[in-house]
Amino acid sequence: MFEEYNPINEKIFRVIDNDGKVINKKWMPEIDNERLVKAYKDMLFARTADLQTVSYQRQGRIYTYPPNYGQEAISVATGMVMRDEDWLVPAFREMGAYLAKGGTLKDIFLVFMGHEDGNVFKNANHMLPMSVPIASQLIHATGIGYEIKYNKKKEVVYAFCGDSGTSEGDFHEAVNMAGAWKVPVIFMIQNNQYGISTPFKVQTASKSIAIKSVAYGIAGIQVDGNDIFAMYQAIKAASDYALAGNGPVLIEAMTYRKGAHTTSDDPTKYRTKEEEDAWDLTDPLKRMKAYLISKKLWSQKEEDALVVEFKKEVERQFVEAENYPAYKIGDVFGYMYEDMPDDLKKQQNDYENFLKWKEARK
Ligand SMILES: Cc1ncc(C[n+]2csc(CCOP(=O)(O)OP(=O)(O)O)c2C)c(N)n1
Repeated sequence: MFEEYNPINEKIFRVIDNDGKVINKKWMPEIDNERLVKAYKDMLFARTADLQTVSYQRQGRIYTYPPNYGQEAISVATGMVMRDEDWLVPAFREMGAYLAKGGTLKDIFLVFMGHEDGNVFKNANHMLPMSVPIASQLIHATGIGYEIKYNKKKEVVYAFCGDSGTSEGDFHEAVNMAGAWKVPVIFMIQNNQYGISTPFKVQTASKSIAIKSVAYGIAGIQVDGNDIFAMYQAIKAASDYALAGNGPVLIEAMTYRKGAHTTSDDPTKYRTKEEEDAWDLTDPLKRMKAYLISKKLWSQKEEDALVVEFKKEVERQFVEAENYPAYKIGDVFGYMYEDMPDDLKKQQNDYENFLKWKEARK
């Protein structure tokens, strides 16, 4: 696959078209029907949760949230291939992958309610916290890859990053050393066309992100990130390649952030309705749904009933997060040093006095 779709040839890997028809039979994966329907349900769950969370933020019940809306195929396809022993090194916009690893919506809600406890993802094996400092997580991914290779383990690291993250020095350092050390890391770049309001065309003079793999001497591929079949195949091939000891793979998944960057952003200020409508035709859920309906594996009726159930489940986990015990002040100050220095002790003391003063004013 990586030879056929060498990014130097500027050929994007795609299996179905925008209407859900198979256009690349050679690469259509053999996945049993039950697993296929499960993948669609996972995308639907992520989308339902995503839209509902934005509405909670508008109600003032959660501080902020970065929507995944439109990008669901990438993280759900990752979840189909990623195993328990593999590592997930997240950015902050791949909900389907967190859930596949064993993370919960409640964990995600806690993070965006300001509780670091959520970021522990305590039920997820081999998963790092979400990383808001852009691209810094990629360095950790390469480090984990080094350990895996050093100890001759059979594990893969899935490291997520956005298109704008590839302009950071950390991206270069991580991908370069992963290539030099031939470590089993899959760099999953979600090219959603924007870094907040910065469009991809001004992000780099490079023809694509995938083509950068050529200079690093590693395998790379540009994939239609809204085509779950293509994503599944590319990730599966990358995983096999890395497990066979061939080194890292850079996957550029072409997608579109249908929502805002975060709930503090207003995309109408920097992009047009025409552009949004054009990308809407490529929506990952619409395409997979059309495929499943054509095979009589899914119906609108089933979907409507499921969404009702999903909404209840999202609400249940959200309320649990809302009722989570308040953050302990000591936790904010206590994790940095074994013996807290005097100036930090003073900061904690000042802050506690401030809270007492605030309470007394009520
Ligand atoms: C090191 C660093 N610089 C700047 C920021 C502010 N910031 C937050 S998100 C973002 C854009 C990220 O864009 P991209 O990597 O394309 O990912 P996306 O948000 O589109 O998923 C920026 C600049 C940050 N969080 N960290």
